[in-house]
Amino acid sequence: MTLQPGNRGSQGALTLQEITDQPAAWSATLARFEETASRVDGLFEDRPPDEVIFTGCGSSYYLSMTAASTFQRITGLRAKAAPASEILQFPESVFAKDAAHVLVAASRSGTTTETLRALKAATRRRIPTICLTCAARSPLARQADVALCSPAGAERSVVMTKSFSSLLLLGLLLAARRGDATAFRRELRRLPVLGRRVLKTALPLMREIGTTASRFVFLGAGPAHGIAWEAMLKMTEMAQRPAVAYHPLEFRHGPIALAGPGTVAVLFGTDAGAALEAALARDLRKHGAAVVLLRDHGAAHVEAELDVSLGTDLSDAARSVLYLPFAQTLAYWRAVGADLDPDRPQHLTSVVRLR
Ligand code: F1P
Repeated sequence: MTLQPGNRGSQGALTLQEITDQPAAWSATLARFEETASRVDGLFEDRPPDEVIFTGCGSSYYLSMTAASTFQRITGLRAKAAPASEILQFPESVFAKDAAHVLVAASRSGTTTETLRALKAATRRRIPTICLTCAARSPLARQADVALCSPAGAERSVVMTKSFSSLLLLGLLLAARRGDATAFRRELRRLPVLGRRVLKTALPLMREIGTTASRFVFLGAGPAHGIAWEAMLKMTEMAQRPAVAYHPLEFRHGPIALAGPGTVAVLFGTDAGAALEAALARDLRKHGAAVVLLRDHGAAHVEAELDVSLGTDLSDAARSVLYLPFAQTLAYWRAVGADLDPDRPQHLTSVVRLR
């Protein structure tokens, strides 16, 4: 794929490269998971958990949302996501008394303080731990009972793009494995090929939308909810634009006051909510927002400035991974449009370490 970095030559070149490298990283992640997957089975079978807690910070928390929602749907086991800081500050609100848990901690670096402390807190409670990381030799990988790694997801950029989708893929593969879900696993294996196709669409399309809008709203239900939060974070980190994330139907309950000219609302469509989401798109446009609708099939007409049909026949959960290149390139182009360098986000470091 020909890369078109921003106006100042190298502006955002690193981030853009990592965005476009994602399908290759997913292929490597799929292959590597198969080598280590059997190790998670013992951990679940020794003491079957009542609930699986997915955790992380920032992007790694948002991918945990999508992973937890999918894990529960695929395996039938109770699962939820909590930020690592909540485990430290309100452990009893996260871990129900007398319940057996498994903790799944996600971290690109494997060194984020809160995530490491959350893992240690779980270990002290004799909760078995799994980590999802790009850093196989990190403290998190060493301290977890089982480390599921995606070295191919590792990045040089501060903002997470390739690492997010690769760690999310590990979480979804874990769900497929524990749910013995052959069809879902088959869907996940299709992602690298589909991802290449999606990138070809997303890069030029999001450039058209992304360079001028002043406010962004990201809406996603079920597995797409974590994607909406990640889209909000990408826009905040790279482009420093006001951005919010909500469940689609929640948006009418107050936040719709934000919808107006200059607002772009991106709806990460689900099959499960298609009709309700179409009605919401209509209302958003009525209030003057520009609507970008991403969905799988565009058979039913929906009023939107941009209606992208992916045509993959994937389930909502597997397709959520393919929404990421749209969110990432939208933030990338908005940053470039504001003459910001996506490779150098203001005030951010790639790892947060607390003293
Ligand atoms: C998580 C994280 C990133 C965020 C920032 C600081 O890191 O919060 O999501 O973009 O750069 O770190 P990690 O635990 O996944 O390494």
